[in-house]
Amino acid sequence: MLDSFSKSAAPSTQIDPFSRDYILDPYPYHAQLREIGRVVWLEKYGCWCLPKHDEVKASLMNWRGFSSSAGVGLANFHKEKPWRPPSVLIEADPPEHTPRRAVTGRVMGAANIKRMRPQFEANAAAMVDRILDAGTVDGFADVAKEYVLKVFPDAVGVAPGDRDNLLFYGSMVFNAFGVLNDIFEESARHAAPLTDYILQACKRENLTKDGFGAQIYEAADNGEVTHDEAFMLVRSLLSAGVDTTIYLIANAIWCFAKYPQEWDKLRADPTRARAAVEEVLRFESPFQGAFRTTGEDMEVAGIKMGAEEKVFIVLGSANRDPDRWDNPDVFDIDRKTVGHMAFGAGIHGCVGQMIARLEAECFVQELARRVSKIELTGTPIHKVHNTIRGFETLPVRFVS
Ligand code: OVM
Repeated sequence: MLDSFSKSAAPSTQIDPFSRDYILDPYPYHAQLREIGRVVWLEKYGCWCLPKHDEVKASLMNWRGFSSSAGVGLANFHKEKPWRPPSVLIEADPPEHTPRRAVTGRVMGAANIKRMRPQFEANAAAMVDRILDAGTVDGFADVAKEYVLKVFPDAVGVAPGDRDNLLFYGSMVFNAFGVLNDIFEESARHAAPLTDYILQACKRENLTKDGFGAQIYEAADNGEVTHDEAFMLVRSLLSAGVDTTIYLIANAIWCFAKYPQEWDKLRADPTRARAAVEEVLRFESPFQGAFRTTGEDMEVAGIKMGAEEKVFIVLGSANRDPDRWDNPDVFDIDRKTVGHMAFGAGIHGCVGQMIARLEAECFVQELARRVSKIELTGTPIHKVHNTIRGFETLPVRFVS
């Protein structure tokens, strides 16, 4: 239990990271949070928040002190019933987490995924054929979404069907990594009826024989995980791997439309696409943050936290922390981006990060080879979402 003295000694704020205002432009709020303290009490939710790079990183590296098995949203699974059967990956701690992560990490690892590159490149080229000099297109719906919904579910081995369902489902899951507010409820209204589609898609008999999904079931045949766990791990891939990469690619389009001098730098050497994507990840992190639960009483930056308390880890703020980055609000593809927190860190660091990078790299590189200018042709509209940063509409023109 946290005594009232230490709580009142802690810096606290009424800032609400899950309000419309914050969501539409989080950066001024991040700056305020970082000014208020390294550990900040969020009065509205009765939880902590960590906005500084050092503490974000340290907490992610400390899975015992900052546990995931009580859920990575505000809801504490020790006290509240989870809104869906918890993920066996992101909502688990060692030792249960360890073999599941080992299997998923191997399947999604660099060595196993590199065979996908020719398909990703071919799909990127076909996409650029379609959008080049085609007038205004939606960089979110027509471009990023189309591309990712083709290449990623194909790689997992999902049958053809209405893949938009995956996006609605992912949006609901990621909203729940914030708070169960009206924004979550709205996404759940769209997605809850699609849950059956998702669960069917995860079944072995509905997956292709040669995708990542099938490989996870093969690991279950070998006894590395159970078959039930394999099913849940495929659910994790489909929950986590769609929205994030779509928003990443749309954010990349936006960054290069907004900062044409950076686009010219990349066009001069398109092989730098992979590095440029890292700066997009830092500058406009698609996944802005999630929660942990304190495992025991502890002290962070001189502030005492009790056991069983929720902590919001603000990845997007760590990535703009001026104590970690020179001119953090400048988008610069030449920057040394190593150490950004867009994929998290530690044992729960994004298991799909290599394939996310590959998808984005193939697309951005093809664009850099063939598109001289990306022009905004209307006002982009940000998606209102608890933990994902990106666009709902992004009107752009790709000029050869
Ligand atoms: C999962 C899952 C879902 C969404 C995101 C995520 C960022 C994991 O079901 O395991 O990691």
